[in-house]
Amino acid sequence: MRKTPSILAVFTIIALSACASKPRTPATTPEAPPSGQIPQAPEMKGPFQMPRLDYSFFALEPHFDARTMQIHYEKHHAGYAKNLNEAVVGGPLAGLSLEDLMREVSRHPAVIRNHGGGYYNHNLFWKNLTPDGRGFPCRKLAIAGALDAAFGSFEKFREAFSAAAASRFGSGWAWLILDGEGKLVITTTANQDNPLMDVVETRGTPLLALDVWEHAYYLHYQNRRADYVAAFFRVIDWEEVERRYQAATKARE
Ligand code: MN3
Repeated sequence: MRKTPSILAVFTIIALSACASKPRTPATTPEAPPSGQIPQAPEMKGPFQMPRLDYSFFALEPHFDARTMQIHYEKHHAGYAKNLNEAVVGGPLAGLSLEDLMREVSRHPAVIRNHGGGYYNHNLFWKNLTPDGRGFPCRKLAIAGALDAAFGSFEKFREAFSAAAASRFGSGWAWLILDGEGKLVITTTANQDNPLMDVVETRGTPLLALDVWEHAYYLHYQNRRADYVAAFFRVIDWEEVERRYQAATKARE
């Protein structure tokens, strides 16, 4: 069992690193397929295809282990995608976009909420991750200043987001969203709900998503959700959060 780096060590690394990308650590898992190989996206019968990952299953080690990544992508996510496709193909919901399905999810069968939500949420989750994470957004990004303005500092944002992720009871997600008033807000949802849905209390445009289902971390972290959340902060792609922040801000104008 690999040791999780202590919080102190993590923040020493953060403090010492500039905006340059960190060097990638080669994968050493014995059962690993060749390192650096991006997995094939499982094929779907229907409009909602699996996204191709931008990295291999090993690329996020030691923070997210390859076996968990593989099961999570090929079994859990692909399962949601398959069930979503089966629910829409040849039926009255065929042709609707994923975002439209989410926005009026209360009018649709539960399979759209559960599996459509699962499909959407994981699409975003994988895009939010990178092997080149620095642990914080570079100062040149607008999101860095926006997080300071909304939460006091990046550190305070990290603490508040981590606390929200820790306190979501059972399975669910933690989110950073841009709400209808253009404010950055931290929220959580149960199961596969997300902030686009008309069934959740706090709605907005998702910028950053963290899966806190046990299937996301149990193999490596067992019950230690807090360690998993700390590891998540090592692999966040802040450039992607920035892109989503800019698009969401523009969409409000
Ligand atoms: Mn999941």
